[in-house]
Amino acid sequence: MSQRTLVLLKPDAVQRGLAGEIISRIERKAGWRFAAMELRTFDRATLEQHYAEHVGRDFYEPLLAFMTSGPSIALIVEGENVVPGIRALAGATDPLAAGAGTIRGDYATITRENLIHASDSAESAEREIKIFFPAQA
Ligand code: DGI
Repeated sequence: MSQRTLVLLKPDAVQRGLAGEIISRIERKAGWRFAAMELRTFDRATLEQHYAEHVGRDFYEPLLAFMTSGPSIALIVEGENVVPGIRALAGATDPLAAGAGTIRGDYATITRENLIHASDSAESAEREIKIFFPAQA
């Protein structure tokens, strides 16, 4: 099923010079294409919308501090099964639980600095695209 998803290459990915590697892994999947891509330092208000489900959790404030700490790259990716497909490429939220060959499993060590966000469902993708790319909603 053709669908679209929101991907964020988090500040650690840009700062560590891993953005090209991660974009390349996505780009090489058959039938997927980039519909939008932008380098941007996110403001707190944007992230409060994006991470609304986590308000009050102990990791919430450190997560927002990290996510506003430097430029990220926001993308919309379209294609066949792209929502579960990029979640699979990313690997588990905790990098120590993420398999070898996944982005988090290969390059990350702690849960907060886990390099990439990818929408977890088609409904989440539409909600998140509105937040980061209102003109594409
Ligand atoms: O969709 P994911 O990014 O895999 O996971 P999520 O939507 O449940 O959580 C969003 C981000 O919040 C996640 O990428 C890292 C952070 N996070 C989630 N659970 C924890 C966490 N950070 C810490 N330090 N501890 C957690 O238990």
